[in-house]
Amino acid sequence: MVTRFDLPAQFRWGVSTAAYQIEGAVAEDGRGPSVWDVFCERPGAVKGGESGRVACDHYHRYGEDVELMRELGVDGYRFSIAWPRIQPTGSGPANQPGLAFYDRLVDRLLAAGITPLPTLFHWDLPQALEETGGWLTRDTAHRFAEYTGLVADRLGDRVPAWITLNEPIVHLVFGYAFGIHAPGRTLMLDALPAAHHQLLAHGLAAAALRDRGHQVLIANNLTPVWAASDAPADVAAAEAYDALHNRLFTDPLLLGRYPDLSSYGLSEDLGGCVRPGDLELIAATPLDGLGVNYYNPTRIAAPTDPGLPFAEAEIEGVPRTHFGWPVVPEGLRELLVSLRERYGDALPPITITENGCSTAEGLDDQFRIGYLAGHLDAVAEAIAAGVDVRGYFTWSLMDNFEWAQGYGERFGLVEVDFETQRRTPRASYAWYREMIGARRSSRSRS
Ligand code: IFM
Repeated sequence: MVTRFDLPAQFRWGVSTAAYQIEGAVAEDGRGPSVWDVFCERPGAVKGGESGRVACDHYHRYGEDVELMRELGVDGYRFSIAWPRIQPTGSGPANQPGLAFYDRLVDRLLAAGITPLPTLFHWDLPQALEETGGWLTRDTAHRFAEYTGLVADRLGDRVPAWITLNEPIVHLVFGYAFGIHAPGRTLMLDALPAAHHQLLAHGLAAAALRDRGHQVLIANNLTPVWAASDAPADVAAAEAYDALHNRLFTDPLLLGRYPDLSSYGLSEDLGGCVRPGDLELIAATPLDGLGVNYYNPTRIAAPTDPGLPFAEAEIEGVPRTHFGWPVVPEGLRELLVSLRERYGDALPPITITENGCSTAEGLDDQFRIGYLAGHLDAVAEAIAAGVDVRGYFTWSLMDNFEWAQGYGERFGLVEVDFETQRRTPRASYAWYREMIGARRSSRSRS
């Protein structure tokens, strides 16, 4: 039997966070408003009317947070850069105090022996760009490439690899189709240009990074899709869901084409927004790594309502997180193996860039330990089955602002008391440290 104790000695261990979820200090040092600052003001948009205004106050407490990571023993830290700190209105020269914050963070990480792995866009678009159309306009992709250049020029002497986008599918569906995340648009299938323009942004930014000698990754939210039954209508619905959720943001990068979205009534040019040369540009800079964010499989049945070609069905008989998400560690093995089968040699090395669970408040988190152990076993099994997985970054270092759910879902290895900002490591923090320590000693033996 293969388990997490069989993970290769050179396997990289990390933790993940994102700017708007932890930084706070939303009006400090020239930061401009983001779509999330504005969305959180909408009555009813976020549970309890909460926002990332203060969050974990990481902007001021980053030193303490890096120290927690140093003690944890991680190799890498995946964080995101807030575009509105660098370009408060989404274009023009860099806001130097904003860049200086990430300069300090990167230096502190390196001094602690931790490799920085920044994500350039984790959903906090400058509000000024939303007002000119956000990701529905092509120009936003060009603005993103300009912003990428500014950040890479400042941090690139110390940052070897970059993640361009975080979970573009979630941003598309929640932010532009259903309106449950910022910017709160409810365009349903008319949101599709926001998919293409995010991919275009990736392509342009990837070229800018590669020109500077950097490595490029993307972090996609991926899920194994299970048809609710063998009935042809359920199987067809599962294929339609897979095309949208998994393939839309991976096929163009690895295969240079969009998946078949005809079940959505969409043509190959996604309703006209794909211009000649775009797909070539999107795939032109080969990925150095695919970031996989995995939380659970998805069970899909034939549609019950007109509008979408699928309906989500319950996964029964498994534990659930506080969020209500099904816990299925073997789904991660299945996903990784299926990526290898689907993309073959076009698949770059994989890093798990997010995986974790939310629990209720409190420090007794045997549930999280079980979750992490099960998913790490699944990663080890996938590697044994021939998938090249290089590292695992758990979501998240600490409790933080969980978007539309506010502060009620606690994903942290470290508990945060949002009244006092006191950080208290949970049992899973000690467990993860021991896990890393055990693999590290095998690294020094090998
Ligand atoms: O908190 C989010 C993160 O921002 C993106 N991936 C999923 C996490 C849990 O919902």
